Amino acid sequence: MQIVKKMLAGDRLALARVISVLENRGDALEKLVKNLYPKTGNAFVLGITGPPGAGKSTVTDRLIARFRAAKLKTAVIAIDPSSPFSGGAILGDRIRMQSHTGDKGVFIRSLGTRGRHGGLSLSSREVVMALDAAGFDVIIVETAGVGQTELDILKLAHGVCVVLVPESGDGIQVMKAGLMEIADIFVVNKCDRPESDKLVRELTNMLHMFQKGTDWEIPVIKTQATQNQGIEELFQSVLSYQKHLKNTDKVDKKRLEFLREELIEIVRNAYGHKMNEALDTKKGQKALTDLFLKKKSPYEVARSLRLTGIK
Ligand SMILES: Nc1nc2c(ncn2[C@@H]2O[C@H](COP(=O)(O)OP(=O)(O)OP(=O)(O)O)[C@@H](O)[C@H]2O)c(=O)[nH]1
Ligand SMILES: [Mg+2]
Repeated sequence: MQIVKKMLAGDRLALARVISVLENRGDALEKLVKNLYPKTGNAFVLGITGPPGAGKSTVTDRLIARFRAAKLKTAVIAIDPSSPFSGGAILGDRIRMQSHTGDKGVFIRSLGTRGRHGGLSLSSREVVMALDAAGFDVIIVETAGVGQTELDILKLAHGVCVVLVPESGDGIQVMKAGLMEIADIFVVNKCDRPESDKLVRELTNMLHMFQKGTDWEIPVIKTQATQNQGIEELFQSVLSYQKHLKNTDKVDKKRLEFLREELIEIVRNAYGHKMNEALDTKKGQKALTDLFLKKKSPYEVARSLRLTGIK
């Protein structure tokens, strides 16, 4: 494919167009993925999550600078579940990464999600695939909030950094929110605030109890992203984690896990799509009416649609 060739040669416009096709689920989608997939496998994908306003974008912006200093090409996908925008819209305030414009080794894109057909996590996965193929060494995926969608999206990251601030609650709340399970690195940002030491202590204690017997000790890193403080430690932790993955057999395990997820998502999406189409046919309408009138149960209707409406 011409566009993939151009993208692989470093054409940013081609990359942006490829991403648009992936986002909008255009006709060329399957062919595009077929061409991109063999070129992937080099990038390290870092998820950054945490409550709204914790400083994820500020941390990301500082990390980009550090990765660039290490000559690593860095891409960022900012997932914005509340935004109707897609197609590379930079969301004003929410993205604090403008300082890298003009640097060809940096690519930043936001993905809006409202009104999207067929799953955000699948298109995010495919955008990651495109960026990986395009030669980015590091791909950062920023997701706001800690809802299920956001957690699902992190299933495409090799490592996850959870950014917290003292206001986001105490250690117990962090554990209840399921963040202990997804974090590979904790960041306590806004450490210019006095209460941050307390949160660092609680998290550290919690981790001592929680991660006995695991082979990666989850670090808790204090940052003041606005002042670039703690970013070097964070960068070093990311590198250590990357090394840790390489030294164990976890990289391949994760890759297999991600591929499995992807297959399930592809089938689930296709199935849902076909079911929708089936419901728009005369037969589907009749089935829906039967269900409404309680002539049939939901399982009976689903089965009849599955048998007749889906090949
Ligand atoms: N005091 C202080 N403020 C900070 C620090 N880091 C970020 N901020 C501020 O916190 C606000 C939110 O920062 P963002 O980086 O946009 O936070 P975010 O987590 O990406 O926010 P969303 O993407 O909207 O969820 C901004 O006003 C930042 O300037 C810090 O270390 N100390
Ligand atoms: Mg942000």
